[in-house]
Amino acid sequence: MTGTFPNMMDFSGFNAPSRVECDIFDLMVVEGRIPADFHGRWYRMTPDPQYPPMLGEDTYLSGDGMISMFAFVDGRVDFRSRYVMTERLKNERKARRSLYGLYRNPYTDNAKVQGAPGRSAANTTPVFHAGRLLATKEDGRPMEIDPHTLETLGEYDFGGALRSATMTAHPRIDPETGEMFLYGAQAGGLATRDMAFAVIGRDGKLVSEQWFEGPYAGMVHDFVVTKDHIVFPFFPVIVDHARLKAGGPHWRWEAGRGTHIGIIPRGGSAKDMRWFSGPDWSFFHFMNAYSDGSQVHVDFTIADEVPFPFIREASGLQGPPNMEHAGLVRWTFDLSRNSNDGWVERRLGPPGDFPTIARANHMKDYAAGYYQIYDPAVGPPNVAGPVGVGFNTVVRVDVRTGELRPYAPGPSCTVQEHVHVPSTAAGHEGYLLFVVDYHETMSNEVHIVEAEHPERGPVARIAMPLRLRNQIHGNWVPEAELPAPAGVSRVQAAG
Ligand code: V55
Ligand code: FE
Repeated sequence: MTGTFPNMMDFSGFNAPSRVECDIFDLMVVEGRIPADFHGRWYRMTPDPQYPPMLGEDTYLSGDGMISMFAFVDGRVDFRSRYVMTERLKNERKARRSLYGLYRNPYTDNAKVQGAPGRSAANTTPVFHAGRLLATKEDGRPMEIDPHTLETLGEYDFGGALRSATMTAHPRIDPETGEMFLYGAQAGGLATRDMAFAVIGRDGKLVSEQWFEGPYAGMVHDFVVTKDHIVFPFFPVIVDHARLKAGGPHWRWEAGRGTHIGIIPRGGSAKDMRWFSGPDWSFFHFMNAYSDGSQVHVDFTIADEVPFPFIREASGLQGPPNMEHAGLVRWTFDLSRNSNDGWVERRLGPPGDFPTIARANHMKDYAAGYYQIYDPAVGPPNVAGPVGVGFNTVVRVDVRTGELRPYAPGPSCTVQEHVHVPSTAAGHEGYLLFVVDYHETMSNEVHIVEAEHPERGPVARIAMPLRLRNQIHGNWVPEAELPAPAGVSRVQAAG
């Protein structure tokens, strides 16, 4: 007996749970052609709750992790979706109902699973590194997934080497050295200020792990790395252990606690951390960052206040979030100056989220970025995803000139997060690949646009025979980087 999901924006309309595990061979291309150099996998993840919330209400962000894969080869594409088989999901399926209470509050769980390991829903980002596919969520260790079958292989802790209890859903990979940089917030346990920071070598082995204390136990959802520096952002969405014990919400916006940016030299130690502090800001995701001598340029999307409705409610914030100063910005930190001097801000574009760039440009000076925005001139707002109103436009931004090249599929459409797919053709900027939500028909298509010219419209449209809940994050993995399927050598696999 699954009951029904509550009538909340988190579970209604396009946010209605899907819960479909399936295989679809050869999706239908309904317009144009899939570029011939698409040879790889697009992995994407969404929370997709197996059961209605135990306590009547819950956030989108608590849903059980669902991973899906679009496998592209020779102008064709196959689809597969599977649940991430966490301890959480196994326990729920055994009981045939939800056993877990509030978002990241184990004190509210059913007695059957109180204090049991494996509470994380592993529902945020499919991370691929050193031949391994990991289903991540920032409240726990990742789950390793077979990149071909999408079968869950078990919790992954870098061969027992990782000490942190958590790993971010936003590690950063240096495209040249192949190193992966990651951190864990609340690394030493629930509601601690402990931050772990680890470097994983190109071969997948943990090279180093250091710990430091954050200014408060905040939500550190993303971070960013340059060729010379590592940047840790803190903004005032804060957890409190006493509140959790009392059965309260995990996060609260605590106005006045300020924004704190910690910067260390790459290869340096946590002791070298320089802190820059300023007024309260809410961050989304980082587009890129690069160092130029003592200057560190950090490009990301900011807003005046936290946007997640469940956090706003827990914080007593009324109505829609204040977006007065929201936008894509560049903050420049000068390490040769006094930290109290703060940073210099330059506006790069309108408010939005899900910024990406070509993988080859990560950590270096660059020209083009891509992200999603909501443009009211395109059409009225539609609910899609965890924040509420979904984006309706994918835009290329020239971060040097501010020029914008938008693509909006239609007035009643929302666009999910895109991935950037590199082209094998010299000088070609690649493609953007994303799911489009058609709210009039409650159906989806996948669209592919030229990264350099989204405004020219799709080069291919692929029909989806099932509704796809909005992804949190996805990644593109070129076929050549995948391990051979079990029992098949690379030579056989290529033949
Ligand atoms: C985010 C997503 C999460 C989460 C915390 O998109 C932050 C941000 C899907 O889960 O737990
Ligand atoms: Fe994220």
